[in-house]
Amino acid sequence: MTVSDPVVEDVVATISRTATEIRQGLIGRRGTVDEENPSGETQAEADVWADELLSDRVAGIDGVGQYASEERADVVACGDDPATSSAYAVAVDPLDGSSNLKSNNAMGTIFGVYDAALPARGDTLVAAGYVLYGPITTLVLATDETVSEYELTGGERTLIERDVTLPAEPVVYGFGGRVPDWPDDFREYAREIESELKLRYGGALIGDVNQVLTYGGTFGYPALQSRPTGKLRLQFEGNPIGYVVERAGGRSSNGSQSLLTVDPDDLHDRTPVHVGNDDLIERLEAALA
Ligand code: AFP
Repeated sequence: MTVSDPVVEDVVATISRTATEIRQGLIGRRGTVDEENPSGETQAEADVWADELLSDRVAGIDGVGQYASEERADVVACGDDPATSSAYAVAVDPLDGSSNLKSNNAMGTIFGVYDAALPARGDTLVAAGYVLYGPITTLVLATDETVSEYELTGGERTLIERDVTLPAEPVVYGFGGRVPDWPDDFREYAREIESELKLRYGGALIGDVNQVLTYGGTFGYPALQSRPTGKLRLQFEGNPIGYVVERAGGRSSNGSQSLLTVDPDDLHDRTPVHVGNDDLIERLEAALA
């Protein structure tokens, strides 16, 4: 199944092919480089390499005017300005959960295609998705039309589920950050959820969100006492994941409003991220109000 917008289709096909290469190239790139990304985190060799591969390929697509990534400070201008033309801006987290390379656990590549110049609100996304490097490489893709899941083999995508929707009965939850660092109101909400759902937390947003999409439930990386704006990045993680979950029938929130309605100040803004079944996000917002 291809996407009806040819530029978006080109972006998705390019990321699918590149992700397959990224996965194969992880072997031998498990070390760190002596650099920090713009969010102040130590970069893995694989983070830098995946970003270079993706920028080379995505920035070359006709109809893409900007490329931005969690691993570089500034937006790369690579075509017509999305602010004044019909060109799109593509934002990626080249290797989400790259610290899982050390322990050989799940990680992924996240992307968002914005119909606006970056930084942009999530409600300007026209497509977003992620590649999950699990035992099988899968792509979850959300567009205005639907959410689909594909298997990726040699860069080719095979549709395995169309109209992916969040199961109505929630089963799993995963919350990031250390419990003593959680604000009291979030801790109280978390206590309730812990007694209702089953814990699944793997340290890579993509792996954890994919469990929520598969079984129903919620993922949250809340505001912390030590980090009031949370850990995750709005442009590269919060918006694309919020878009996927909302398109799949769930909700997203920064604690008080949909992630997709948050006005960004900076390309590397952080935000608390909560996604999942409607009633769980409603309870979260009520608990934090
Ligand atoms: P890395 O890309 O540095 O491994 O961070 C992954 C991540 O941004 C996100 O994918 C996880 O949900 C979250 O951080 C995990 O953070 P903790 O290590 O604090 O649990």
